[in-house]
Parts: sequence; structure tokens; C-alpha cells
Amino acid sequence: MDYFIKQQASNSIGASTSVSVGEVTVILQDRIVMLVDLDYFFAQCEERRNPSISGKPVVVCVYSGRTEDSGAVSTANYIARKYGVKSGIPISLAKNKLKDVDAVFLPVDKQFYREVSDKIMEILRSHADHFEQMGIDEAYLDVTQRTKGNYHEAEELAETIKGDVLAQQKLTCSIGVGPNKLVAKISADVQKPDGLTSVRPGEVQGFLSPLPVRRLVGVGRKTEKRLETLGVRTVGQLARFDVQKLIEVFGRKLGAYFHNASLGVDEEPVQERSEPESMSRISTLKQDTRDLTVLLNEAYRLCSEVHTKLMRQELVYRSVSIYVVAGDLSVHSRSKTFENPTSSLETFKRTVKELYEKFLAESDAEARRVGVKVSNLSKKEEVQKQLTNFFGSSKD
Ligand code: DCP
Ligand code: CA
Ligand code: CA
Repeated sequence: MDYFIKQQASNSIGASTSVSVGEVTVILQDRIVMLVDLDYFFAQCEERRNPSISGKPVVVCVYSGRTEDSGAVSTANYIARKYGVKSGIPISLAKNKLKDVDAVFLPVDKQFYREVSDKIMEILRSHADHFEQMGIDEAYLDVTQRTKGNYHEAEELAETIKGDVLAQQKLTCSIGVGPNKLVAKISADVQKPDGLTSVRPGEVQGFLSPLPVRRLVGVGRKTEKRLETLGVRTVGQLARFDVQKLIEVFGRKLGAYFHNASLGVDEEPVQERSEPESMSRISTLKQDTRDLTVLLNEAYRLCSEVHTKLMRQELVYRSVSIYVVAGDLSVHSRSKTFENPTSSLETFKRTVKELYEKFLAESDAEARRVGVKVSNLSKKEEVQKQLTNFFGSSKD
């Protein structure tokens, strides 16, 4: 137990606040972080473009094209939500829920939302010491320096930001203010739409304790169930739960993370993300060969490794390449670029196979080393996440 406390203490620089839960005391470094999340984003963009629909339920849909109504709801405005319409449900179900009202169903227009998002992110960035965009409609802002660590000033700044976004881009957002990303993210969700919730360091424990564990980032349905079997339902119960037992159940990294998160401890810095341009792996074969099965056996293994890394960083790719270093150390490569980005391991492997076949047909080199690469990487978009949710995924 000591380990975690010391670790936190040694990380804190300057002003700090201690938090006690039972016998555990942790020290929170004084930072002020905001999470700004745009309200019902895709639907609000549609309302802005066509104000005449504002008073009606608005449902933005990803049509799969199989039948007229097949596909899923991307998001809905708050009027539609009153009828039970929400992200991820089938369009047919949404239509059913709204059958007695004058509702508007629209297809997603990602390019338009992206343009609106880019302009808003510029506004947000201008108000932050450190800025980190988290998706198309949300971003973390570290505002410690410009508010001199003063919560009152940070709350005023949050009001200013809301005002600027509304005045310049005609959109409302909800903001959470707190001592770190974890608290800011959860507090942004408390009041929506057009909300502002500030949780000061001394209030963190009281704020988090009654919440269900599911509200912590990283606690999915499976984890929630496992915690429930341990008698842990709320964040407060998690905070009091023996950390060693947590580590036994979830492993050291995750167990420690859950423990710290339950105490409202999160030292993750707010930092600009630059996405990697490519990811690759290369490996040396046991002996030089032109045998496709042998090449692919090794290449597929590399594909899986690259893919895992890609998933962890929530990236999608648009290009696949293969490399062959021949016995004479000459390097050969083949590439293919798709029209649309994907995260599929199957597509990755299938393309790698195609490219190795092409290589073998076009060259008579023997392979000594084989490599695979994905490039043209970008952040996995919400629409894709949503489609995976809709069509089923193994994600916790
Ligand atoms: N999105 C999606 N499918 C999901 C979740 C989200 O397509 N399952 C898209 C549409 C949303 C956007 O991402 O407008 C942002 O997602 P949020 O979770 O922030 O949801 P909203 O902005 O729509 O609503 P809220 O007001 O709750 O933030
Ligand atoms: Ca949002
Ligand atoms: Ca969001």
C-alpha cells in the first residue's frame, strides 16, 4: 500500500492537497484540468446548419445501406433522447420510438462535423497552457498556469470558453473542471447539455464515492461484473477495497490503476498528441526462403503484433506494406493503399498475403528478413466505434 502513496507524493511538485480514504492518504498535485465536451455533437451541427429542425427530435444515422432503415444511430439531440433514442441503437428502433412525433432523421456528414470541430478546437487550444484533443468533440485543457491554480478563476475561464464557442461557432458544450483528467472527465458528464461542473481537490472524494465504478475510464461491463462479485459497486467501495486483492484479481498495472482512480488520483499529463505516421515490425527468418507459407507464417505473426499496438492507440490505417530483405541484403517492398481507413486485422493479413504473392511473382529474390507495415494512420473515429458496437464487438 505504501508504495502507491509514496509514488504519488514524490510526483507532486509545489502546492498539493492530501485526500484520505480510511487509512489511506494520498497527495494530489495541484493542477487544474478541464474537459470540454460538445453537446450532442453531430446532431447539434445539423441543427446549426438548419435551425428550423431545432425544436424537433433530431437523429443522426449511420445507414448501412442493406435495407432502407438498416444501420445505427450515431447520436440524437436531447429532445429525441427523451423518447429513449441514443447512440448505438438500430435506426428501426429509433423510428419506432419516434413514430408519433415529427422527428428528423439525417445521415452522418462527417466532413462537415470535422470542419466545425477543427474550428472549435482552435478556440479551445487558445485558452489552454497544454492542450490534448481526445476525439472529434472533446479535449482536455490544462489551465493551471493561466489561472494561477485558482479554481475560481478556472471556473470563470470555463464560462468564457463556453461563451466563445457559442458566439463564434453557435454550439453549446459541457465542461468539467478538476485537479486531473480523471475528475475533469467525470465531472463534465454530470450536467449536460450546456453544463459546467467544477470539483475542487477537497471535494474529489465526496464527488467520486457514490458513483458506480462504471464511471471510471477503463471500467467496462466485464470489469464492472468482476468488481461486483467482490462486493464493489461504487467508487467509494473500490477506494476502501484492499489494493493487494485488486492486484491479485486484475494484475499489477490495472489493479494499481483502479485503486488510484478510485481515490481520484491521476497524474496523466495533458499533452498534445502527435499520431505516429506508421507502425512496422520486421523479423529474421530461420533460413532464406521463397516459400509463401513460411513467409506468411512469420508475417501474420508480425501483423498481429502491429495490430495490437494499433488498437491500443485507437488508430486506423489506410496503407499496408511488406518488406523483404533478401539474402544479398537488397530491400524489396510492395504497398497498397485503400480508399477508406480500417482497423481490420483480417484486411491487414489479406493484403499482406496479396503483396507477398506479388513480390514472389515479380522477383526471384530469396527472403532473409520479412516485415509488415501499416501507414497513413489516423485516429479511430466515433462512427467506426459505433458501428463496431452496433454490429457486435468483443470490447469490454
Ligand atoms: N458517436 C457515434 N457513436 C457512438 C458515440 C458517439 O457516432 N456510439 C459520435 C456522435 C456524437 C459524437 O460521436 O455526436 C460525440 O460523442 P459523445 O459521446 O460525446 O456524444 P454526443 O456529443 O452526441 O452527446 P453528449 O451531449 O452526451 O456529449
Ligand atoms: Ca459530446
Ligand atoms: Ca465526447
